[in-house]
Amino acid sequence: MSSSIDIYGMQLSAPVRIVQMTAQCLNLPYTFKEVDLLKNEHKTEEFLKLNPMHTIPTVVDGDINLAESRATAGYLVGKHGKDDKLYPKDVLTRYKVDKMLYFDMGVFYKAFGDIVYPKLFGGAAPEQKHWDRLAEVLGWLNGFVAGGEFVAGTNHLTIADISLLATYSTISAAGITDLTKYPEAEAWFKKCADQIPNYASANGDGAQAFGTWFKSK
Ligand SMILES: N[C@@H](CCC(=O)N[C@@H](CS)C(=O)NCC(=O)O)C(=O)O
Repeated sequence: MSSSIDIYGMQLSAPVRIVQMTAQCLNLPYTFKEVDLLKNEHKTEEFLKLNPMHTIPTVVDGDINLAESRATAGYLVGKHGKDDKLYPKDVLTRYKVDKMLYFDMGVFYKAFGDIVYPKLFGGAAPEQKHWDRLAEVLGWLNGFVAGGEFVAGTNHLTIADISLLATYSTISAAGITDLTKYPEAEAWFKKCADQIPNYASANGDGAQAFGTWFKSK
């Protein structure tokens, strides 16, 4: 494989790590271009030309600029995958993968963000309803993967697992809740992490860095 992509972002960002893990699973080489949000590097004229939404990850693949991590992951599988295993084309399976990708963005990551963002960026402390919501959502995830399932019901890893893993590992590293209450999710997390090449550099180290940063606040 001769192609390579550029991933703009920082390791603290869970969405950035979705794209990194996907590239690792595809054996797709990438160059990491640091964009430090804390230094406002995502608001430079140069970066806004790549992605006017000023979000990371932003990916440059040849002459295509990509944003939105989960859509980017799907694109990369279609463009660079030797098969469709990570993002199956079968209509029902794809629905299940998409469902979990939307669940991750709109529900799981949201529940996590509502807990951690106030401490990191200012704002009212999370209320009991936010903690209850996180527990409810983690309970759902625990059920989705019960019995050794991958999250979209496949017998192999998909980008739905990768996406949820980025969020889950960040929650785990931040230590915001006791994950031993969700043993099926814990087992799924370990199983998936073991299947991602270079897991530490693609996700684990960044999740840990997030945890250290969060705990320092
Ligand atoms: N849904 C987007 C979220 C991307 C996102 O909001 N990333 C954050 C960092 S985790 C960011 O770029 N924030 C800076 C900004 O929105 O200006 C994705 O998954 O790519």
